[in-house]
Amino acid sequence: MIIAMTRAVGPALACCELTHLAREPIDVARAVAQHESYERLLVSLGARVVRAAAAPDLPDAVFIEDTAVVLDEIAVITRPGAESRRAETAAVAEALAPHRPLRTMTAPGTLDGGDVLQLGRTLYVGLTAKGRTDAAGIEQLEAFVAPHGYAVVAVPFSGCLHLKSAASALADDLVLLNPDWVSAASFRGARAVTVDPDEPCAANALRIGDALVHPAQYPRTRARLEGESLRVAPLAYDELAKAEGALTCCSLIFEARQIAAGR
Ligand code: CIR
Repeated sequence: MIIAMTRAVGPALACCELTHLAREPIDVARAVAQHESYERLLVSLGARVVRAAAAPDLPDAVFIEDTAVVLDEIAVITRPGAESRRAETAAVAEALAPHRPLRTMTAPGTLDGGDVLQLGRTLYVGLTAKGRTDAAGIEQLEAFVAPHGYAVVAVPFSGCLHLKSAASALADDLVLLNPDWVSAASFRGARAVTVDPDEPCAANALRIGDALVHPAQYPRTRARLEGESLRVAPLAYDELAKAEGALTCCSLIFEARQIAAGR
């Protein structure tokens, strides 16, 4: 059973962090409705949606992906780069504790889960000068995951907030990417599908079971994915995109596994 852990869109969403986009009005009710459609789609694709406790005072809490890296063996609770987002992690740790042994990052390193792209036993971690994931954060992540057989590779990228807006996993040996923002050579043996040049923001797909959730507003890139015989579930998600959120940002996807208390 696949679990999709999510967190409600909060009333303060319009006060979110922004790095690349200009602030524009956000229709919170529309964002809530799109987020609910997202959860329903994940259920229809076979996931069990589990919501972490709501955090109405934390504008970016809906972007739960940034607060943890969940692997089969452990979950790493991150230390997000944006100071305003650090208070998000406590409730996520509480929600993940029944599912995985936890490892918790500490100062001064920072890392956002949106920068971590997993292909099999390799974690590619985006590194920019934007104040999100830094080298000390990547080192901490590596120390937590190396004992479980994972390699960690730092990946330079540009043009967007997190690595997973520049590239995302379609399969363990296949990535979708925007070549202007990240080099296909960064992902070693993996093959790359590139976004349509008119759709630079289309590189974030959410892999769930054998399907890919992909933003409905990028039909040309969707055609490329379908041309690879991939099963694509399009979803309208443009309101949360105004907060620089993408599809992967709004869930933590992992196999259900109960663990013994206290680990
Ligand atoms: C932020 O700037 O942190 C939020 N407004 C958007 C976070 C999006 N998360 C992601 O791409 N993983």
